[in-house]
Amino acid sequence: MSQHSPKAKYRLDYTAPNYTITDIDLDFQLSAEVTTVTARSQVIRQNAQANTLVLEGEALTLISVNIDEQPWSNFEVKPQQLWIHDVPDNFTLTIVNEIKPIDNTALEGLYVSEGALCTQCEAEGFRHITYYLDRPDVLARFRTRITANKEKYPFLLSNGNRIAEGDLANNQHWVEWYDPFPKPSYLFALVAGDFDILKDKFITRSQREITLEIYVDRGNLDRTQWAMESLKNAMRWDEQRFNLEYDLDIFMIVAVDFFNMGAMENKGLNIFNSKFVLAKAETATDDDYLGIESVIGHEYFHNWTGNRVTCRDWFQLSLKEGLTVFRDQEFSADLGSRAVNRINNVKIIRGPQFTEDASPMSHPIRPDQVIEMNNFYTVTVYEKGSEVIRMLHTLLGETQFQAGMRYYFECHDGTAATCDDFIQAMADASQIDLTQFKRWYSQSGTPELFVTTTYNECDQTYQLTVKQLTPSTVDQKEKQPLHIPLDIELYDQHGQIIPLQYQGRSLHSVLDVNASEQTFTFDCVPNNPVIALLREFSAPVKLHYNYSTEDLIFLMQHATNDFNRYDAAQMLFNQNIQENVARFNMSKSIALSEEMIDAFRGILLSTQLDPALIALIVMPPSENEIANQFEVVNPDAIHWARQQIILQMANLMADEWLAIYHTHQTHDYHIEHHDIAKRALKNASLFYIAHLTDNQCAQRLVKAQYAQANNMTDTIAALGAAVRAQLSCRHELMRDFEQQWHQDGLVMDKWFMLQATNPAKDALQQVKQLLTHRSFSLANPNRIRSLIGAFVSNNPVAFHASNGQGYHFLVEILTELNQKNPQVAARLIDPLIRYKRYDLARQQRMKAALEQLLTLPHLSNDLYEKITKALAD
Ligand code: 7MF
Ligand code: ZN
Repeated sequence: MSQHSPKAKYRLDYTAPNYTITDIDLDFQLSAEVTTVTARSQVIRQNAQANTLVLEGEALTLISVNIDEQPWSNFEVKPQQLWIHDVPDNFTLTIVNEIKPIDNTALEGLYVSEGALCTQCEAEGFRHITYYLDRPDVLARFRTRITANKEKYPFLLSNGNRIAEGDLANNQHWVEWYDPFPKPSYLFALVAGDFDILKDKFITRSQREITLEIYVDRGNLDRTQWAMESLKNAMRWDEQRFNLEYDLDIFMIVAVDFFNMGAMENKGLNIFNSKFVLAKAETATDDDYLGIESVIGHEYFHNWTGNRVTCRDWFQLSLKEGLTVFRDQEFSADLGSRAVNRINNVKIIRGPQFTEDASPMSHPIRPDQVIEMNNFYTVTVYEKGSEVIRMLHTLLGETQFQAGMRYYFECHDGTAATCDDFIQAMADASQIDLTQFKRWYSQSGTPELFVTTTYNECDQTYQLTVKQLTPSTVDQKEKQPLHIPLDIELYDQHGQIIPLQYQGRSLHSVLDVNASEQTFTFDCVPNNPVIALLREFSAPVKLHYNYSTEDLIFLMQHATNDFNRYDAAQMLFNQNIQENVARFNMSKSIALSEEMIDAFRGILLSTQLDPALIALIVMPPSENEIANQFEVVNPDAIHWARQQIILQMANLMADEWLAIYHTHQTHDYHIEHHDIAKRALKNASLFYIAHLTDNQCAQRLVKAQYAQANNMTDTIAALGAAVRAQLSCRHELMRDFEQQWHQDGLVMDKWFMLQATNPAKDALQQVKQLLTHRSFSLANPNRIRSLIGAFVSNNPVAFHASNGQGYHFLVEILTELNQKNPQVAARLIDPLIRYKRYDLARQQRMKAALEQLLTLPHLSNDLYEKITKALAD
């Protein structure tokens, strides 16, 4: 048994703080071994009944407590709190404490990354730095003075503007920063180290000059240009599309190698995982470049959605995250291909998000109860949260939506707000009733839409009946009907759009589905139409409609919405995969219809479509996306069916793949949509070519591309194709890559990921051996994710091997990471808590693994919450 049972906190238990802090002066005497923190806060009583000030603090050594500059002894040090009794109404509180950055392997609070000191405070990391009112509804102005050794730490950074600096004896120096915008403690940041800096400036719309600085480890300056371009694009875009201008005189980004997540929006001083800053053609793929653009955008956009308006409490996380993801998605869509971006967003919803919503961790985008907040930085809060904002955008339209945003800032700038506040601002500004829509914030689970249609030739009407049902989830049995925007279009047999109308009134293409069952009627429909449903994925739901193969092929050709074309192809794949999974269970061989191949051939050879879109359409859904369609998941059958379809498509369209491969070569490397699209389609073709029965041809082209590539996109595409298709040349290519890049962790992550997702029988053996590889380290979260994370999440056949070895391996890793880095450990465990989705034999082994983990000494809250939820299910 676990020694402790941490208690859940409930959203509805929120109470305003008894005290607030208006200003804080922080003084850091920095060193990696021991850092002394002096925090001088102006405290004001808010609740007349209170007389004990309760501050949060973890792993701190308290030195002294003063009130109004006098020693104060009337306090108690509790396990994770400091209680200061009988305090005045209004006072200056000075706390001195020590911390040990070098011992901080959890990477939360102040820690060491490759010799630099840096912080991560969201959600509750500030309490690892000093005792404080570490909650997002306490907003203070921060002044930060940092003193450190000048040789080891020539750059000393914090939030806001640099206001003073100086040299001291013994090689020490100091810098003082002041951030005039009141902020919660989670937005505090400090960085100290030696860096190369890329400097630039941005002139805002109102002609203010902003200093831009990107700090990277020495030697990496040649990988910073794209991040700077992206930052300037983000600043310009936010002015143009959202009317939002930057507010400080300086904006800094620091890239660090040791970081638990993607990046952090600390006011004026964003800290990034180096993966989302560093890029040059030789080391980064097109996807890496686009990922950098989107994460730089995301963190920059938080300056308004997150920082200027922050969250009242952590249950409101989606207020800033859902909205900021929506904003970064729109940024990427406006700068690049809208269709490609939309499809990639939908793949995350249909893959990881639907999976999470059907798991023991299912929760609404605004959770109701939390044990460990770090466990709720989820695809549900972020990606489904963004889909909810997107539905609002669909319901209101861009103009009303922007009016709502303006009103939201008018009402809540400089405050800590709630999701209800946001919806209210949107409803008030647009005069649209969002009462039922708000259920999206409180209801978990994936809604399913069951659609049937009938055409009446006599009166030329077309009827659409929609039933909605959200299956119960672990956290919530009863479900209510949601307000679902369902965007549709009708086509005649030539692919012409049939306008939606009823009794002389033309109808909007977005239907308001809001009851358990309802029927929509359209008239003047001259013949039985083909219907495109859920255009642009207008709601995060599972759609059931009995499309014929013929209809799907028709939609692949004629749907006006690019997402619909892709979606029709996905449905075609899914139909075939389901049939073939059934055939696998009867030990029959693969069966594919010729018309399906013809449809894909038509798409592949289309000269009208964006090659990037074609590349997405011709790829079957991932094994995880497919798994979400089954009640009981059989990883072997799914893998087999998907693999067989790939082999069939490769060989039956061999000439076309080869032709496309040769006509889509690029020469110089440019990050520009047209070139990215060409490479995407060329490399999709290479993937299929690698699967040709003509193995010599496959090896020749894969090896040639690997040898001739002048950019990482093409290198990784060749290497990936060799591994996926198990070409014998893969050994030699993988060895070559390792020798060239073993000193570069970010590049090696790609190699580790290929090893981890290798569809070979001995994948687990390989992964285990790679734990001792010269480029691997269990201390670096990026390495952990690329090797172990990729194995457990993206190699379902190997992880779920029926002997249970995959589960054993994960138990071993989690045993080690539980204390070292609880956040990373808790993310790795996800595939194990979903045992209910598998057959009984696997369920038993998975449960046994969870039970074993529950007995770990010092089990973290992070793992405890997930394991207990899973076992209670
Ligand atoms: C794009 O949200 C989308 C999501 C929290 C840390 C970054 O800005 C953030 C931080 C986690 C998970 C995903 C993201 C972030 C975090 C993220 C990054 C870029 N406030 Br945890
Ligand atoms: Zn964010």
